[in-house]
This record gives sequence, C-alpha cells and structure tokens, in this order.
Amino acid sequence: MAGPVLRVFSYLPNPRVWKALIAAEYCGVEVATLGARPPELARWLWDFEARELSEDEMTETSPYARVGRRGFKTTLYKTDAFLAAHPFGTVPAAFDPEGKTGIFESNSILRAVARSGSGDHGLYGHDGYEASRIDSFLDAGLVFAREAQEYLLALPNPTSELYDRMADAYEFYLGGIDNALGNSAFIAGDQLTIADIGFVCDLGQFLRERKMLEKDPGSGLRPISERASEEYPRAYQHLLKLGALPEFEKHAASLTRDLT
Ligand SMILES: N[C@@H](CCC(=O)N[C@@H](CS)C(=O)NCC(=O)O)C(=O)O
Repeated sequence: MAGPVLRVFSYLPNPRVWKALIAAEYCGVEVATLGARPPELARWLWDFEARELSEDEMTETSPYARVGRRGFKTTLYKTDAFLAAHPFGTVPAAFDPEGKTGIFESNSILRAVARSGSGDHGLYGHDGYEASRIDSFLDAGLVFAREAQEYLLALPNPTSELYDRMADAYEFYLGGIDNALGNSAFIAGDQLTIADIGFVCDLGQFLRERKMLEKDPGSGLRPISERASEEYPRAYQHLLKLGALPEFEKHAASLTRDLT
C-alpha cells in the first residue's frame, strides 16, 4: 500500500474520524491519525505537525493561544498555519500528505477518502447525479449531527428548548432515512455508499444519549431515541446490520455494541 492519502488530527477516539477510517477500509487506502484523548488535546499544538506541548509552552501569552469555541472550554494552542488551513479551527482536521490543503467537516473528510484511490468501489456513486444524491443525505446528516452535538454537550441538563429542537431534528432525519430504506437496500440506492457510513457514525454517536441519561437520572428526561427500534425500524435495523460488518466493527464497534 502507498503512503496515507490523508493525515487527520483530532481527539481520539472520535466517531467523526471513524467515518474516514471505515471508508478507507472499503477503498483500500490508508488514513493516518494523530492526536490524543479529548481532554489531552488542550495540551497539544494544533498544526499539520501536531505535537504535545511542554509545560512552559502553554502560557496565555503564547502566540498560539486561542479560546476554545465548541466542546473545549479551555485555552487551545493553534498555529496560524493551522487556522489558514482550517478557518473554523475544528477537529477532525485533515490534510493532504504534504500538508498544503486543509479539509474540515467530517463528512468532507469522508468524501476525500472516497475520492482517493480507484473509485470503482462506488462508495461515492458512479456519476455526478449519484454523487449529488449521496451529498444530499450527507447534508441532511450534518444538520442532524450539529443539533446532536449541542444536545450531547448539554446533557444531562439540556434546556427544554434544546431538548425539543433535538427531538424535532431527530424525528425529521430518522423519518427521512426510514423512508429512503423503504425503497432501497442502502440509503442512497442499492449499494453501500458514504451516506451509509455517515449515518452509522452520526446516529451511533447520538444514541449515546441513552447511556448518558441512564448514568445521570436526575434530570428525569426520557431519551429521545428510547423507542427508535419501533418508530424507525428500517433505519434502526440498518444501523445494526452495518455496524456488524467487519469494516465498521474494526473502528466503530462501540457505537452499536449494546443496541440489540
Ligand atoms: N461538524 C463538524 C464538527 C467539528 C467540531 O465542532 N469539532 C469541535 C470538537 S467536537 C472542535 O474542534 N472544537 C474546537 C474549539 O472548541 O475551538 C465535523 O463533523 O467535523
């Protein structure tokens, strides 16, 4: 196998990174990952050449010190080059092998993997129309995942407004996926594509709400996804079926392990 097609810097493990790693299995390419567990990433220099910082490099006067904006409450250390490549300053942050091009948003990193290699795997469709249909599902997934990010970060005590918005986004997204699966074996048609990969990672991550609320029952909130298997049977079974495939199991086993 040639060298990695992408280098991805992130906190690890991260279901958003698993999207790219699962796609890489199907494409027969390598994706290199670099990073550390979530709280430890605040002690790293965010850069193409990301590395752990020493204690005396982590000062408020460091030229790299930035205020964390999403999910990180502490100071983060991001180089100017990192922010030029990744203007929203988020992880996962992917780079081409030379570090010249930054690719952000996990769905776009997923697309980049599917575009690498031969392309005859069909993961990103077989023509522009099919690719655009796959993009449609990935965009719908991002709307759901953005809501889920806010909600999961606020658990176990989301505001009632956030809870209701999440319930609405969940119902809209799962309803659409369930409808799609009423017409074809996979989300975007009759074969597995990156729309399915994005779905498993985003929904699997959202279903963690169950454990989070169970662990902290004080809020008295009912998990939004409590009755998913009955309300959206096709979508739920699809999640379980894909989660059991070796390419998914290898990277994302924890997402579907306790769901049956
Ligand atoms: N929709 C994005 C979400 C990326 C995101 O929001 N990442 C957060 C961590 S969960 C981040 O990097 N925050 C950086 C900060 O707080 O400055 C994706 O799928 O990649």
